[in-house]
Amino acid sequence: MGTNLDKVVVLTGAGISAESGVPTFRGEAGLWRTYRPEDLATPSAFRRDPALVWEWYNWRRELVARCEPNAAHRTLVEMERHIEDFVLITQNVDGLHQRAGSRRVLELHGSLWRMRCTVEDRVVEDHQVPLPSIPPRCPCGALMRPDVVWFGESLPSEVLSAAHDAVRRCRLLLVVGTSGVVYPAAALPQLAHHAGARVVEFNVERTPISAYADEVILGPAAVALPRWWAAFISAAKSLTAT
Ligand code: BV8
Repeated sequence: MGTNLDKVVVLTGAGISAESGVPTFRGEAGLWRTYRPEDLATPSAFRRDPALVWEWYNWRRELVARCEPNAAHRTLVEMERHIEDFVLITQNVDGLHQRAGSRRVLELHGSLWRMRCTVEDRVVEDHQVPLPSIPPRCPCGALMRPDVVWFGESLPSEVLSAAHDAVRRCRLLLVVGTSGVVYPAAALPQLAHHAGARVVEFNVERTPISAYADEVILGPAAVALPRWWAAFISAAKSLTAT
């Protein structure tokens, strides 16, 4: 296990928030079990029934507001403090990385805690739980929409290119709690692997990403990631002590 403390990138998915109580998308109790993605997380669903889509996001905001970051989120805050060239990329929209204390987070799919005017495109941070009115409207009178990336929508280009740059030049990529089925995020581990990075996957089961991983660590992220980081740090210390 390399202990080089530079150019480390971490890609997280819904699994890192599972132990905080946030349902994943595709697990047995996954969000999609209750609602089908094509019904809710798409522009056409929003055009068809903005109130229904906002009911779902309001429910998720209320649920996440009751959750706390877990030891895996906190480990990433430690890593950001210890590693000079560290980049955290997340597919999650729950904001738990920021609540744990991560300062620089590349949010590929946006955030539950931002909304934007469908006419002016103005984005506002909003943490009201529950939402005072559904669907929320902009002072200009237009509908607000969640500031998330829906299926069929492009990811914010500057965020995606920053993520591509980071994985192309990293020496170590940790992939934590993602099923590796949603593109273009799911292509990032392959990019890192082909660019020569060491890829370590943390999950409770193998995924399509496992094929590109030098190491697959099976177990809940809130246990496996802190344990891995403790071993990484002590190996680095013993190396610098010699
Ligand atoms: C786009 C925001 C261009 C909304 C989400 C190829 C290239 C480009 C696009 C595509 C392509 N092929 C198909 C597409 C289309 C589509 C796509 O990928 N579809 C999939 C389903 C096949 N992609 C798009 O539409 C993207 N747009 O590319 O634009 C374009 C434009 C027009 C036409 C075509 C292309 C936009 C994708 C973003 C969608 N938005 N979220 C919201 O959240 O409300 S996606 C949603 O899934 C979440 O963001 C989530 O993060 C993401 C990925 O899921 P995961 O995070 O991996 O979560 P999941 O539940 O799946 O897995 C959890 C994992 O954790 C599991 O492996 C489990 O084992 C593990 N786990 C569980 N517990 C634990 C654990 N691990 C550790 N510890 C535990 N305790």
